Parts: sequence; C-alpha cells; structure tokens
Amino acid sequence: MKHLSLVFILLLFFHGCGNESYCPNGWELQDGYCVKSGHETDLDDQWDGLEIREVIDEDREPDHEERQMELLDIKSHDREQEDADLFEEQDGLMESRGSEGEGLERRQEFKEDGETCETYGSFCNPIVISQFPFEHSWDTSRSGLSENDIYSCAPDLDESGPEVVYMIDAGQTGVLTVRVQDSPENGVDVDIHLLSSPNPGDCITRANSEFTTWLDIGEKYFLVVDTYVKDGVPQAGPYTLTVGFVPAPQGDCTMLHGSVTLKWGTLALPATGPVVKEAHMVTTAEKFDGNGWPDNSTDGLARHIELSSNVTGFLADRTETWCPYGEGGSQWGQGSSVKPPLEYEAWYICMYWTSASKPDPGTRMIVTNPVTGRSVVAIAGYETGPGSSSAIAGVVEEVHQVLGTAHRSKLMVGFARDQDLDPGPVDCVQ
Ligand SMILES: [Ca+2]
Ligand SMILES: [Ca+2]
Ligand SMILES: [Ca+2]
Repeated sequence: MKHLSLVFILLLFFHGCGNESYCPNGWELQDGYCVKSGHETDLDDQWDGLEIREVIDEDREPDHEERQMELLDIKSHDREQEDADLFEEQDGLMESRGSEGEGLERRQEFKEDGETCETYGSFCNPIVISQFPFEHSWDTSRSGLSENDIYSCAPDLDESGPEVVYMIDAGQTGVLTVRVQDSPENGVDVDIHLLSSPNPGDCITRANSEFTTWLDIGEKYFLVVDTYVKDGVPQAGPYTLTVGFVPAPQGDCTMLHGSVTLKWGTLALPATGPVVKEAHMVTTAEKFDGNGWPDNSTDGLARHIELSSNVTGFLADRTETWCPYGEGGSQWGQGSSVKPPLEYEAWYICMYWTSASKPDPGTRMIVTNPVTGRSVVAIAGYETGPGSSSAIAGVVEEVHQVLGTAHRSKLMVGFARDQDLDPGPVDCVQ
C-alpha cells in the first residue's frame, strides 16, 4: 500500500509537469495543462496571486445560439397556451386517477397522417412534465398502449407489457431524477426508460426504480413507464412516478491555477484523482435537543434529506449518514468549521487542508467528471479531509450522484475563478 501511495503522489506531480497520460478523455495538453479539446488557453489573467488559466471555448457559442433558437421555437405562444390547457386537463386526470383525457391534441409531431392520438400517455399524446417536482399515480394495466417491447439500454429485458408515455420539457439544462414506486410483492413491476425519440432504440438510460441523468436544453425527452414481463406474465399495475429537476445555470467553470498545501503534501490544482464520498453535515436550518447535535448516525437524518431536497430540487435516494462522531472531538454531523447553510451542505467539498490553507467557508470550487465533462460548483471551507494522500478530495454524496460517479471515482477539482457561481450543477460555458 505504501508503494501505491508513493506512486500516486509521484503521478500527481508528474501531472503538473506535463505527463500526457494525465489528461482524461476529451481533454488535451496545452502549455503543460489539460484543457478541453478544441479550447485555447490564455495564461495572462491573475487573481489573488494565483495564476489563472482562462479557457476560451470558440466552438460553444454558435452551438448555444442554436439551442436558444430551438428553445424559442418550442416555446412559441401557441405552445404555451396548449401547455396551460393541458395542465388543467392533466390536473383533472390525476385527480380521477387514470380517466381518459379529452381533446388532448398536442405534441403531434409523431402522429402519422390519418392516425388519431386518443390514447393519453402515448408518443403522439404524451403526458407533459414541465413543473417540478412532478408526481403522478396511475396504472399500466389501464394503458391502451403497448408498442415498445425492448429498449436498447437493456435489450435482454422483456418490457412487452403496456406502457405510459410522458414528455419532459424542463426548458433548461439540468439534472433529472426519476423514481417509480411499484409493488413487486403484489406482482407489479414497472420500469422507467428515458428516450431521445419514440424509438426504443434511442434509450438514454433506464432503471427498475430510480435514475439520475443530465438533460440538455432544446433536446426532446420521452419518459416511458413500461411493464416488465416475468415468465410470460406482464407485471402490470399501479405506480407512482416522481420526477425532480435541478437546474444547471450557465457559468464560467474556469479553474484557478496554482498549488495548495495539504497535510500530506503540496498538490497542483486543478488536479485529477480519486475523490471519496462524504457523509452529511448538520446545517444552520436544523435544531437538535440536548447538546444541539444528533444523538446517533441517523437521528434527524430523514428530515435533513427532506429539507435539503426542498431547497435544491434534488430527489435521488441518499445512502450516507451523518459525519462520524469523535473525529477530532466532533459531534455527529459536525464538520471542521461552522455549520453550513442547507443550500451549501448539499454540494460540499473537502480537502485535507492545513489551518493556513483552509479556504473561507463558502469558497467555490469546480468539480468535473473528466469522462462526461459534466460539472458541479462545490462549496469548500466547512469540512476537512479525507486524511490520506490516497484521495485528493471528498465530496458529499449528492455531488457524486449528480456527476454519475461513486466513492473514489476520479474527478477533476480546482478553485473557481468566479466566486459568485450558484452552488450545484453548472452548465459550463467557459
Ligand atoms: Ca411495453
Ligand atoms: Ca420496477
Ligand atoms: Ca424491473
């Protein structure tokens, strides 16, 4: 193990020295630094004595304009009126739990000539999701639609039972969490599939009960609740669908260039390496009796998750408990500084700072998945760790979930040049 750690530290330093293997997929070496392919570096900027590497994205602008044009098209006046009409009818549908909607002539792009779209919850007449959190209880055994049997995401699974089709219109880039609650103990197993077209070959992701994925503005997404067929028997029946969305506003993801002193050594930033999954901290919004802290690893945790979800809109299932008791004399859920506010705790990052290098609470860092290019604005200054050079940083579980990564996955981290960024998912425009 000792040898591995040493190799890792050496690798870290080689990174800054221009070892080409440092750069992840989709990034390239320029002037000794990893930048996204197709970007140019500008090393002139200075901030707080740290050298700044400005990343100029020449390709991004027209692409973004195109997306805006597409959005404007989608959001034409007629459409908005249709949306309003549909929402009234959807409300009625939800109250009556599955009665047929009337006159829902909308989103007809996929209707063939002469075909009627009477089935509410079909591809040419989908149930539109445009407000979050969205919740809908229905029953696949009451769906008149059964067109998709197999999805490219999981071609071995038999989904030939009846399905219900939703369309997602978030109107902006962000992170979607979809959950479906069914009852396998009663022979009901419906699954969730996200498609980029009505074609089941265009499956983006799927799950038995929950998935989290990014949506891009201007793209069209269908969400299909489909019935799994087990031993020839369709597991159709009632379900409750819940959809949450965390917007990813556009932001400048430029990371400052410099080095940071940690308790185990000096690290050049931005750095790419293993990032551990951290537990939860008690926030300024929470009150506890007695000594003011949780009594154990889960005391008040469900309330914490609910409060946090209400603030962020992030609905994915959480698995971590409170930060452990006893580390440096700490209480359950206590970090190394003051309590963070709710909206910061959901996105916190820590490194093994020294007392001199510890950033002020609220300091913005950028965390990027080097495989997908997706990024989160993380908040430093409330927690310190992990206490070993075998990981470069730690992030609360929400950050890993949003980036599609896990405990010790390799992530790129650095200090944000823009310290006014909103915490959470970010649509990097620089
Ligand atoms: Ca089906
Ligand atoms: Ca299921
Ligand atoms: Ca299933």
